[in-house]
Amino acid sequence: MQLDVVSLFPEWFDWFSTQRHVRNALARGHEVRTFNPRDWTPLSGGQVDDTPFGGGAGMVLRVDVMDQALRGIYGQDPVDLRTQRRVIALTPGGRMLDDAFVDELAAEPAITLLCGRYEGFDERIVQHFASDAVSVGRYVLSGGELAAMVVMDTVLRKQPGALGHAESSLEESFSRALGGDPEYPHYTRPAEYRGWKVPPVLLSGHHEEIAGWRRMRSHERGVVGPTARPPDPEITERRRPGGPD
Ligand code: 6GU
Repeated sequence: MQLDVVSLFPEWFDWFSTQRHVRNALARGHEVRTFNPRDWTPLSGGQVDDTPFGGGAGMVLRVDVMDQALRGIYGQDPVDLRTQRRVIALTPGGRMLDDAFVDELAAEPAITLLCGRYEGFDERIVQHFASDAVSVGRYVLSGGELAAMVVMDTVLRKQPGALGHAESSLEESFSRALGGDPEYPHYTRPAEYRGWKVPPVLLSGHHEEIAGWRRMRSHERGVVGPTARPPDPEITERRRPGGPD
């Protein structure tokens, strides 16, 4: 897969590309390239953004700059580009990334990730140059870069050989193998620590019982959900300033 990132902060991705599973993916022929739209801006002083029409705070990435950048990178009109490869605008209002969507993206031969900064993109970039708008959660990041890294991380770790073990990504949280449920809890040595015991079934050596136990725990987490764990009143109370201790 060829993963291209268009960002005003391409150097942010240098660190990301040192991660093991990313290096593994690159060693297996996958490619990550970064591009700075500033290198193609037709405006003076390296200008890439502008104040929003209608007023308001922040700056907006200009559509003419993105047009020139994509033309410069791909040598064609970006309006046509998005029919040939996935061009994803990262924006908080986009389609929410989930495991099924990651599977869909992981099967693509080529993806371009467009990172907005400041208040984001001129909407015409999303409308005319992007094939998809993607969000990584219902909160606002200061720019699309961290969201792009989320997409890159999730997509690259699905590539064969990116992880140490072929199975590692099959039975993980939210996968089809787990019926879309979160992953079961894991334990390692020591088998007992400060009186906290590992569930005995995991030490039993009975593979079917272990598999059954894991499916049950996984399903429980899927039904109840990770956020459904109520705050422990004792912990909350102890944390409050002026509370006991
Ligand atoms: Cl894709 N971009 C920004 N700026 N904030 C986000 C996001 C994307 N997804 C969630 N929050």
